[in-house]
Amino acid sequence: MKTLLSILLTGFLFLAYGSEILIKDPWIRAVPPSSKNTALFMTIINKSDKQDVLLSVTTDIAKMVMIHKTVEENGIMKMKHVKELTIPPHSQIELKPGSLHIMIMGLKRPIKEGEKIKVMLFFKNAGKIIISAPVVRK
Ligand SMILES: [Cu+2]
Repeated sequence: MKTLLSILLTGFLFLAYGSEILIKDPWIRAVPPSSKNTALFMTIINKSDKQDVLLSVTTDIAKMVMIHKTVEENGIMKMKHVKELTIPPHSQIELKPGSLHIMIMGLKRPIKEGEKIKVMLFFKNAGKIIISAPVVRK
């Protein structure tokens, strides 16, 4: 009985490990139908003792998704491709306008305000996390 209990507990902890990454308040910027690009913003919370890495992001509504960072160079705002995003243990990273964001490029169809869009996030440790991000006009 003791063995069974420890197996069950181990199993539970393993499952819980996958949810050590929390995605808070995701939203996608509403854009006019003529626009082919938009961006996803959210806060990524790492509750675990280990760092995790956001490796890639995909969504069915766009041809390409990349992690971007907006930086200022000689007074000009530029967007730079970030290969992967490391979230240190017990910390959070905020993706927000004018800073880090998930660039959604080549929209296959127009997106509507209020619509929820399924996005898949792939983390090195936590694995695949599926979120539903509302389209918001801000
Ligand atoms: Cu961008």
